[in-house]
Amino acid sequence: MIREIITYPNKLLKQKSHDVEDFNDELHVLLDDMYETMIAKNGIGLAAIQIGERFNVLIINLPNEDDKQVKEDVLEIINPKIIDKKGSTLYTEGCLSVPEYYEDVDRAEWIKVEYRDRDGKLISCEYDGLMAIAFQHECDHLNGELFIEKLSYLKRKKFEKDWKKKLKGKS
Ligand code: Y12
Ligand code: CO
Repeated sequence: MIREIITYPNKLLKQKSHDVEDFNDELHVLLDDMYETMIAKNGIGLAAIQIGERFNVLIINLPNEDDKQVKEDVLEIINPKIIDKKGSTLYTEGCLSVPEYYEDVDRAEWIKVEYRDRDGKLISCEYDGLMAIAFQHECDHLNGELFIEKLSYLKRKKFEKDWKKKLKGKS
């Protein structure tokens, strides 16, 4: 089922999520709903809190070499932990909870992570490139943080001004 995506400045996005304990049908339905919702909105990553579910659950589905997003490539990431990180890289990020806004964000270039899959199996992995960026962006959601909180003071001020104007225009 396609679910509604919560957008900034909804306070739910500031809530911290908690670990999944039961890897049951309820979790599988949540993962399936997240995938359907993300694809319907042209996203490449989504955290459960963005559809109002406070669980440490996220999905990432990067386009392949042919620039196609295929379901077989989706990463379902439950209870993630970033164990180590190195380097730094700048990338222009976007977020389905902050539609039509893109800005450069500095993140670690390489990360070592641990998480569980939908059956509760422990996965240990290392990522770099776009996957490392997406992983960090989505993990921030689980801690109640959005990428706009990483902007400089001036960029954040301009964002808030433009966003208020945009919201006023819609009402
Ligand atoms: C690199 C940086 C950030 C991420 C996190 C995942 N971000 C997204 O999936 C963003 C998707 C997005 C898609 C949009 O396109 C449409 O809605 C058609 C978009 O544009 C508008 O809202 C108009 C904004 C964001 C992963 C990797
Ligand atoms: Co996001």
